Amino acid sequence: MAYLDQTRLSKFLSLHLRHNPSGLGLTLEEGGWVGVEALLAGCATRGVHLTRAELEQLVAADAKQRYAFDPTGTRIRAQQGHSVPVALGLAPLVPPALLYHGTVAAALPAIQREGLQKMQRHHVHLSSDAETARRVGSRRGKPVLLTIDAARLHAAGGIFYQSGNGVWLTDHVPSAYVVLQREAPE
Ligand code: HQG
Repeated sequence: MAYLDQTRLSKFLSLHLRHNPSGLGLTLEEGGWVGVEALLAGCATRGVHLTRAELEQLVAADAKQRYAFDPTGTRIRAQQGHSVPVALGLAPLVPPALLYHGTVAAALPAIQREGLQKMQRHHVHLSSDAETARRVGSRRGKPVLLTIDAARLHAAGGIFYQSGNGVWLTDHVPSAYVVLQREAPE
């Protein structure tokens, strides 16, 4: 039994299938797919108790056909609008010379050891401007700005993509290409 009306339920699904699958403990597979059972279980952990039949009804009734099941019916995805990168449709691009990544101090020792890892996402997310990176870092606490020598990493074979909403993406940034920006004392 769902406790949200159809519109709120659709927004809840969009949020997680397009932007924040990790909010339901999910990671999108190539193409943006997630298992239907995993999605229903993830929804339940957030208090959204939805049956498979109710999900099917929502998918069928959606005016913009925002969601689709795969031919086996075992997986579902948002048809478009992802801010998380899905494997389809991203062509490698030459990045700007410098890119930025916002993080927090607690992550620095690991980043210095192993570089920037994609963690739960499909790629490491980088910004072309420092302000955006700072804002991303501030989601987790006092932001620490890292500058990425993207030109040199690209020259060394690093592959970069840009998402539809302008985020630069790459698989891994070894620590040799990461420069810690010392903030001016306050
Ligand atoms: C850190 C939002 C330890 C990394 C925003 C970050 C963004 C490491 C966290 C988008 C590490 C991952 C992405 C390592 C990286 N050891 N920690 N080796 N390497 N980290 O959220 O870049 O809301 O997955 O610094 O707008 O913060 O999803 O990545 O703090 O564009 O639409 O591990 O998320 O967009 O966190 O944010 P995230 P992010 P959406």
